Amino acid sequence: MNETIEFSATVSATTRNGVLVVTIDNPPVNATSVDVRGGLAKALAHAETAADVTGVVVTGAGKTFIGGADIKEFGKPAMDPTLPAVIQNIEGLSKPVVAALNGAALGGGLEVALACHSRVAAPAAQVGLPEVKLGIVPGAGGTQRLPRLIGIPAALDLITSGRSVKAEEALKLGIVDTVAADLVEAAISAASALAGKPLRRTGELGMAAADPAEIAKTSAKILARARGQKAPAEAVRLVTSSDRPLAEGLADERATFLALRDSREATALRHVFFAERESSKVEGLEGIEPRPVRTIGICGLGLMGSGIAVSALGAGYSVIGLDQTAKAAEKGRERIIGLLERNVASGRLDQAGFEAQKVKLSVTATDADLAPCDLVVEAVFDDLAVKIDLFQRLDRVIRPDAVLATNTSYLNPDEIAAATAHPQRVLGLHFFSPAHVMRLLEVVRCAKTAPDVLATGLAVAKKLHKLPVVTGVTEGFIGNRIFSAYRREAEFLLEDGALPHEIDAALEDYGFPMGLFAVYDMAGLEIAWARRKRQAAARDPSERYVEIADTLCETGRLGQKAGRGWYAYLDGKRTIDPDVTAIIQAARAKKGIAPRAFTKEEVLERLLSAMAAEGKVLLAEGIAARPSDIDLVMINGYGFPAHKGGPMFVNG
Ligand code: 3H9
Repeated sequence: MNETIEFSATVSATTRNGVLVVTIDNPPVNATSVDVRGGLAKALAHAETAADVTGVVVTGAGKTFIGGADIKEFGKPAMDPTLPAVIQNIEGLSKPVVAALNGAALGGGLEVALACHSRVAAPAAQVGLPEVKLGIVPGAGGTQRLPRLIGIPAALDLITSGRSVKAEEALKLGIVDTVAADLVEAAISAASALAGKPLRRTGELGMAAADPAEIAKTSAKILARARGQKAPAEAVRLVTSSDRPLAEGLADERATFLALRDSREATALRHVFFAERESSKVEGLEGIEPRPVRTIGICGLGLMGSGIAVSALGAGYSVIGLDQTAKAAEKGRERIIGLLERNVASGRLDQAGFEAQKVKLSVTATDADLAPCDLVVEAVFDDLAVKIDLFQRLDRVIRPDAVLATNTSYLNPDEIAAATAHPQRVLGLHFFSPAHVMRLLEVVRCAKTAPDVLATGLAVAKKLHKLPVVTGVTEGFIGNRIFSAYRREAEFLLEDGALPHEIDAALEDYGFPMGLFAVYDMAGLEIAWARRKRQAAARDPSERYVEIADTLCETGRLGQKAGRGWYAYLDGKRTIDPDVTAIIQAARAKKGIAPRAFTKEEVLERLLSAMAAEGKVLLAEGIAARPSDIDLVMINGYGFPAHKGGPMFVNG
């Protein structure tokens, strides 16, 4: 063991067995900030010239190897040494450099590792090039070195999806050479073994042969999925052309990276990245400990309840499901098991995991069986009396410190809480359907919700791998309030002259996976119709109200299941229906509206402005804490394209 050498504030090293063990310590994720890059450059220069150094190991302090380039530095003037220059030094060093991947090696982190002459991973490590998720391409050799190491098809998959893989898969793919629990020792041994031998430089490897037809097919699929986003398309171009001189490929990659980095798309996706980390920082919760939760009760085992159960079982919770009768409870159990089996079939869950989750599930029709629960989520029929009755029954059987959550979409959870013995333990957990798939979870802070109860909701959401966004109480919470404003504006557009397919085309071109009216048809029009009928008496008669949707429903056009809605479904295929056009024209004529033509840009302008205007009202009312929370809700719950940043970002 030798003394520690400080190469910079974040990079230091000790020499062990003649190997310079360089540690990057730049919390929270060891991003390659200018200080890290400078420190690494100095460490490499030292290793090259120091006679007592035969090799180098690079590792990270804490639980990350290197989380990538410092995203906070993007948009600021680049400072030397650049990451590609440091990486070039690593690959070109005359002594072996071994990467010891102690945790996540992402983006620039993996690019550092790829330039090393060997890679050893701890079992908990993961590697990936997630740059496309930030609207960019890898900018420090990833698109050129990864294909040389693992072939074009596998590199294409990883780089264009941005997904990261665990150590075992990285080993199988050939990204790492060894997985070792005694990581640094194994890396030191590897460096010593390589000393004095010819080094395997990734950039010098020949490209493995691949089937051009297969690559063309995969590329076409990726481009179709990208829906016009630039980064995946550029990634495809760079990876599929990587069979050319390294220097040429690197220069192209760098120029592409720099151009994309400053694009609107990348700025939007960076906004989303930071918004996701910001959303769980909630005023008034600093230092508040969540209540421990091990067992979750779920009331109502329909589609929503079953989805919540699958999500909870997947996160390691024990689940007790309650339904009205033993038969209904058993049916719920079967539905949950069916969903778990689907996870097994798709490879998301292995057999051992399936068995373990099955053991943690029980169902009942007896309230008292929920006594062991630390949290109970209700997902019963959205009716105030039903929910109040249930919560009052639960009050009698669960511990006074257990948390009660309602999954209501439109009811006022304050009214539900007020009817219970301990309103401070009540909050809303508004899951989106299907609950085991959708990432968004609106966490509703009710008037009396205790801070540690809210903290519990957030902690459980995180454990469920959901994206929690805190909302105050209002009809429809953040998401459905904005959605209502958006829908209202779309219906105004219909009366003013646009047709459903024109509005849908504008939305799909913008990046929504499906237009609004197509979504309506898929979901069915009857629930919203029933709500409109309930609200009819309370509606302000001076407010503009569009009757077209009601007319459709009255004529049995209830959506795709009925074979017709906003569109006709001939042989299941969505087609424009002249009858709908006639209904719209009649509605315009009845109000004496002279229709005008709208461009796609005008349609979008009206819809996006309506969303942003409603968002501003939610902020003013204190329902949403920050504009970026609203963006997250619309992106993760309503199909707003992430690469546009969300309605508040667009109109900010
Ligand atoms: C890149 O590498 C480009 C290169 O190809 C080319 C260069 C020339 N920078 O997620 P967490 C912050 S592009 C700055 O909650 P976890 C984050 O904001 C980069 N900050 O932790 C948060 O701050 P705060 C490619 C970053 O343990 C804190 O760290 N890399 C960065 O759940 C904790 O974050 C990526 O896209 C960053 N790169 O997960 C990886 N990363 O506490 C992005 C994080 O103030 N990062 N922060 O809110 C991740 O996926 C996860 O953060 C990671 C840790 C898995 C690493």
